[in-house]
Amino acid sequence: MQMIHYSSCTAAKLYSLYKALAKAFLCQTRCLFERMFSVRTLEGPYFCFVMACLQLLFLLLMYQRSSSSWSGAFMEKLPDKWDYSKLHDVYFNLSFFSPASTEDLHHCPPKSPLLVGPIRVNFHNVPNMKRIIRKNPYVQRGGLYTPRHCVAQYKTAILVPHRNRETHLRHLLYFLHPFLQRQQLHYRIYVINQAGNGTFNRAKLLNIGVREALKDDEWDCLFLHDVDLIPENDYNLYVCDELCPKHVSSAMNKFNYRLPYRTFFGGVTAVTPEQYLRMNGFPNSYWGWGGEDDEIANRVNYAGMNIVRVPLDIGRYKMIKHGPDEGNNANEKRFDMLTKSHKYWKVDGMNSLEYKCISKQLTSLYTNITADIGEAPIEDKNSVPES
Ligand code: UDH
Ligand code: NGS
Repeated sequence: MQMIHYSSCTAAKLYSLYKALAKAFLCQTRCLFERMFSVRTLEGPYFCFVMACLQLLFLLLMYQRSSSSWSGAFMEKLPDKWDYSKLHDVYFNLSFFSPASTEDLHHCPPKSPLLVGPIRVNFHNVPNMKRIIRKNPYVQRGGLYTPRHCVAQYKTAILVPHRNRETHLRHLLYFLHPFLQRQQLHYRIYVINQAGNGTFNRAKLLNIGVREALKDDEWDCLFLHDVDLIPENDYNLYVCDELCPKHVSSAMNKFNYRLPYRTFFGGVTAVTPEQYLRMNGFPNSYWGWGGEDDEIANRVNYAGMNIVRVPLDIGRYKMIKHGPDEGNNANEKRFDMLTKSHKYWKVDGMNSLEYKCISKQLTSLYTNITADIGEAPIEDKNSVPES
């Protein structure tokens, strides 16, 4: 499995390269200093101190330039500042490549040549499904896509929790399909619907999505994606960080393209199946709005991992404006539940997930799963589960 961009998978290789370079650099600098000053004053501790400072400076510069890991610093140089006044149509140049014959198929390059950066996103017209299908002729049944001109290096499943947001779903499909094709990924979009009118449960739907998606393929990465968030820069690659769960929607327009608070983990997140299982997935017990994403952020830490974040100038998302949803009132127990999350994360999650899969249909643009997820407990709504 190979990461496409700013991952930490090449960290070990880069470290040996860095050591070799540092050694050569040290030797050269020493000779240069000695020649410049015609003295041997740089022997011993002083020389080591100067060199250590220079190295520290070098590492700091590299780290600042990297996006989510050290290796990012060594990768392709990204623009210092993205110009969001110059936007590209998300469908621009998508049919640029003619398909290669099966014998000529090579691995897709580490950086897709189709990336353009800032994407024009607006919600003036709601696209109808027929139009989206027409614009995405190579998407296969179930919302599956695989590049035609190279062998994708990465397989990502996109999981969207859903109920009564059909208009948002159409916007998402219109933008996300070409966006992911620009990244030359092998991907599939899953929409997980909650059956009935009971209280909404986003986190449980995502657990179901993961369970169902893993029956279909060995995904490298799972993207947990709100239906109303549209990415605005195609350099925001839909791949995982191998070491840490990744917060992808770090800059949403509704929060002025900043994090609303330091530990925010809502909207769009990316985890490998291993990371997901290590944190026992998401809690099943958060019924109604709020708190489940904070609990997930806690779980990342309980499971001994950290959150990495897409830099704010790339992790930009436009949110489709909407009013409150029926059946998704604020969960009044959420603050109390959060204080107890460290006690329950090991017993409430993938290992306690129960649902009934009502249907799994392969539509032209996505895999549509509908599940009966049960109801919020009546006598003690939103109570934390028994251990
Ligand atoms: N969702 C649905 N249908 C619903 C509710 C939620 O599909 O009825 C899904 C959808 O993918 C949405 C996600 O769950 O993007 C998260 O929903 P949310 O209501 O938590 O978050 P959203 O960003 O709205 O859509 C935030 C404003 C609500 C504030 C209410 C505070 N009391
Ligand atoms: C926090 C919520 C999160 C929510 C975030 C942003 O207060 O679940 O606001 O909400 N946490 C709690 O309530 C404990 S938003 O402005 O998107 O509606 O994601």
